[in-house]
Amino acid sequence: MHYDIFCKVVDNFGDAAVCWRLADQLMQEQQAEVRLFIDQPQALMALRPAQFVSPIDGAHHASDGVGWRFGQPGHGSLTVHHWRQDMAWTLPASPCPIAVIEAFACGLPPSYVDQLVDRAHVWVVLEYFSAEDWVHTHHGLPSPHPRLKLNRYYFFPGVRAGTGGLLHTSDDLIHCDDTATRAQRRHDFWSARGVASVQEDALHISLFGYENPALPGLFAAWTQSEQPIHLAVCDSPMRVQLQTLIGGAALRAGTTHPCGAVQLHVLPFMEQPQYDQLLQISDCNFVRGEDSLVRAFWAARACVWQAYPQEGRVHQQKVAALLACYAEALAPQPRVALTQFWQAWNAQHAFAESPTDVWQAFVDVLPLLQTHAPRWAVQLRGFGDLASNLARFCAKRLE
Ligand code: TRH
Repeated sequence: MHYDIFCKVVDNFGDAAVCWRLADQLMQEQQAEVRLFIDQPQALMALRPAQFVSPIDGAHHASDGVGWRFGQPGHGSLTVHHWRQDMAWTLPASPCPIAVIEAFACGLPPSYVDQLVDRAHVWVVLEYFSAEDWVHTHHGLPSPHPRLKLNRYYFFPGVRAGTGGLLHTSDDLIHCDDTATRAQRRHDFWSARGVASVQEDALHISLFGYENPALPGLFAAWTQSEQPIHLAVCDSPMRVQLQTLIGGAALRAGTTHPCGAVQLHVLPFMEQPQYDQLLQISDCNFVRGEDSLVRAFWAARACVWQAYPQEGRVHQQKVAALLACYAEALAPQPRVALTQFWQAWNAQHAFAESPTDVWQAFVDVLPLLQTHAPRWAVQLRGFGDLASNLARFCAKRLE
């Protein structure tokens, strides 16, 4: 099967990250011939600078916008194209059927769609992740094209049976390092970044998020914490927020700032595999959006999710829906502490209750959350991986 994946970057990195992982996995594990069309290939260059080394300028001149080639035709290959408005669209010459993946309902070029009519194909709209109840009943449903004799099928990632599952390759292990191994990996991670000694009795937190009015209260609580905190601040609007909070000192990548009980380390935007390492060596990962959340699940450490803020507080329904699944197997005390903390983190205003108390309640149940995290990851793996589920789904529609 040939795959054409279409991706428009709405914001940030999540759209590009998901499409890249899917394209790469279809090439590597399904030995498929894949074309990925993306309107902002720069996002891939930030996420995977080692793979996207060549200048994208070439993509502006080539008629098909091809900027990068991976793999070998016949054994799995992938070309990444700069999707421009003025592109001349042609379907792949080979007679094999095409699976068209329209990521996040980004809309396909009409002249491309017209050509599908005469070719064996399946057209799938890959939706955003959600744990909401309605997802598994809508997963896989067809929707007729308004003009042509074509169907589009909706494919939903999810954390329940009957959904498309989540992206993970066969190499994405569920990380369950013992304490000594994690300490060694922590040491290696930080010494590679010029931090010679890390306090092992500190609580290791990674922080990646959108601007959040709850951050000032939480950071103040952290600075007064009894346990030392090693805070790894990722490149995101939260770094800018913290800069203001600590009095305007430039939080440049690679610098360290002592703030009461907190040792604050500023990280640059890292390659995806390095970010994965950070997730695996931390005690608690503050993640955001879609892709970093999924990576935090496979890192199998406690996590706090900040959903992509949406109009009408839709994102809070998404948080509640995920909590209902994620916390289902927890005892009442950790479930309440986790729920209160995640909700406060997504409330879009400062903590309504004392951030020190809400945080302390969360820290008190952290050991239980650490035990829970790998079990949750194993449960998710039971639903298969999204790329294989999608490949099966497409093959079935083409039978
Ligand atoms: O970048 P995001 O905010 O993307 C979001 C979400 O996907 C959201 O659902 C969507 O609606 C919106 O975009 C338009 O968050 P996300 O999904 O976690 O993607 C971040 C990616 O960046 C993820 O692949 C991890 C990666 N990353 C690095 O590679 N290096 C880094 O240093 C960091 C901090 C992240």
